Amino acid sequence: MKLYYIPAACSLSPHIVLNELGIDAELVLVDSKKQSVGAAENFKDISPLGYVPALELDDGTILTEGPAIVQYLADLRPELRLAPTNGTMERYKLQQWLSFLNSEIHKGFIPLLYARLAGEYVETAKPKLEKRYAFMNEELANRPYLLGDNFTVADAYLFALTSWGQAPWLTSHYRADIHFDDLSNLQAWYGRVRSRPSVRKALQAEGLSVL
Ligand SMILES: N[C@@H](CCC(=O)N[C@@H](CS)C(=O)NCC(=O)O)C(=O)O
Repeated sequence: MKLYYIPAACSLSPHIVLNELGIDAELVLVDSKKQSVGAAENFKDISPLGYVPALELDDGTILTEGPAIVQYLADLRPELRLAPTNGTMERYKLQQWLSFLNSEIHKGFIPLLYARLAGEYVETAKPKLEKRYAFMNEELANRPYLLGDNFTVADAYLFALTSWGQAPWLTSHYRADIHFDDLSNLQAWYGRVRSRPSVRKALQAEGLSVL
């Protein structure tokens, strides 16, 4: 199995999940500027729109879109409960979170990440994202992880996204001016997730500081 990734990008989410599963996938670094993954290979042959994450299975199947990838991975080892059982209400709740993270948080970051290009739009985008942070802070008031007592793939995804504003290790263009220092539940959640061995291993492998 191969995971195509850009350090600190949203591909950190399936990277963490692979570590949770104990799957030693080949990590393929994508040069996002050149859209290449090595001399011979054009990344657009793998991911037509040129974005990570992309997962290549041993039979050559390519899976893109983060929420689909992490669910596929979680279902490889259901006993680890990284995703609730298919067909249950809990599974739809997971999908609710993954949709929320994908559309409301992940894409909510875009104007902040590209602040210089986006100009004025940051002024409207940032308060929206802050409102969604406050919502998640409330949601985490009475449970350690997004879905309850168990860490799931939704936590891996949220960790990758919130790191763009919170992590001290970011020096790349994945840095946004949004923090949650005053949101204690979200802070505590972030600390819990960050101390997981799977997360520390992924950060180290992507060349990001784990201090
Ligand atoms: N719809 C995709 C979007 C993935 C996406 O936005 N990937 C970003 C990194 S977080 C990317 O590869 N951008 C290209 C680049 O940074 O050059 C998904 O949800 O997986």
